[in-house]
Amino acid sequence: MDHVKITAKAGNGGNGSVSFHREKFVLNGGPDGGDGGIGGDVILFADPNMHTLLDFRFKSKYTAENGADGSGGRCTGKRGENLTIKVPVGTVVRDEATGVVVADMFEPGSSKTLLRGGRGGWGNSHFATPTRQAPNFAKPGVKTEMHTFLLELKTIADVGLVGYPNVGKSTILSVVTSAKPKIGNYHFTTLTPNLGIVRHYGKDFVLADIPGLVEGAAEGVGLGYDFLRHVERTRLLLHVLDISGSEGRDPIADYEQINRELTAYGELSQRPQIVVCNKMDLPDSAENLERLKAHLAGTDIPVFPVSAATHQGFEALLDATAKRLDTLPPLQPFAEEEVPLPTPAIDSFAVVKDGEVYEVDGPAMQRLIDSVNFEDEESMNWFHRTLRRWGVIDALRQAGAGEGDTVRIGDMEFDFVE
Ligand SMILES: Nc1nc2c(ncn2[C@@H]2O[C@H](COP(=O)(O)OP(=O)(O)O)[C@@H](O)[C@H]2O)c(=O)[nH]1
Ligand SMILES: [Mg+2]
Repeated sequence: MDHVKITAKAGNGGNGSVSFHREKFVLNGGPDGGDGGIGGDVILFADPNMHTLLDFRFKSKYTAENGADGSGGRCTGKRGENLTIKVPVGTVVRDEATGVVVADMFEPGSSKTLLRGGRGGWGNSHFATPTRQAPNFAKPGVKTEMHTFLLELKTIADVGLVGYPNVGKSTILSVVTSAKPKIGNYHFTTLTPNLGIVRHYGKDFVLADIPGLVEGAAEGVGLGYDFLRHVERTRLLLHVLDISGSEGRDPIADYEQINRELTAYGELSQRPQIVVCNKMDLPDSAENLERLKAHLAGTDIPVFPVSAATHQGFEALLDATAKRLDTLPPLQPFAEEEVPLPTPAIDSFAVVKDGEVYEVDGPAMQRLIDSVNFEDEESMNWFHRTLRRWGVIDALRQAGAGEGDTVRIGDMEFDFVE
């Protein structure tokens, strides 16, 4: 549940209105059709009180309100209400079709407009000219498209805890912060990444632990990548070992194995590390610590022995952690791109021959038909000009259509005239 798919759609623009001014004793009042209202936007909000994407399991479709149609007396239609989608801080939103990041909700409390509502169509009052005093047509509002997005929660913390299950990561988090993670028991824990703030002599930093379920699921079947997703956006790793080997594994083998997983994951292997040798209160730990130090001789990897059980060793560990953080650059959010327009170009269409009928097929065609008033000569002329501009007339001619042949566009049929 740290990645989900949602669909969202901004509101359509309202249609422009066809209306004529009416008043007693006023004959042939001028056109006064108002414009359609703008459709509502879809907005993301980084909610500091939300910690999972679980809500999206129950609701995954989001539609902002449409703009209302315009009306007489030059009344503009009401604007569609915006729709706000709350997401946890650290949610990265990708366009499903292209995979590009369209939003990184990195800053708590920040908002981002994901999709803009469609523009309203012009009412007929805009189309009056000296030679066309009674325009009998208006423009439809812009119809928006449905988009599919992938949401992924990428926790943001300064420091991430990594290590095998049961080495004591959650216990350490509870010792150095006021967070209350589930310890030694994976059941009934949620997927909320465990975060805590370490307050160390005025230098605060955020520490992230791996959520229980992910960690538990990884046990025995290789650790898998899921547990590393939660420490991806950190600046420093605390690599925790059970230095007593109390679970029957060798701490040095564990250390190498976790580092192999970090390398396989990618950029995490470049993340600076501090090695934390936990469970120093148990037998064999002192001896194993010496072996580990010998193993790391010649590297500059810092090693800190601690016991989360007796709370020993944390002063030195936290000092070193805070000092190291001071030297590291701040985290950067992902670069955001605009939501790619999935709308096929307005001029993408095909001419297919259906018996004797030439059919013009394309996503924009029905919309074009809907915007024409076939009773009105001006509107028809505009329609004809648009077809010419889009290249439809040429395409029909190329397909063999001649004067008087039947052409079908959307749900209308016409005689072909050059
Ligand atoms: N003796 C001892 N036990 C510890 C220490 N730290 C953690 N444990 C125990 O080790 C078990 C696993 O700890 P937990 O924090 O859940 O490990 P995690 O899976 O890495 O998060 C629990 O039973 C803890 O009580 C320690 O320093 N000494
Ligand atoms: Mg744990």
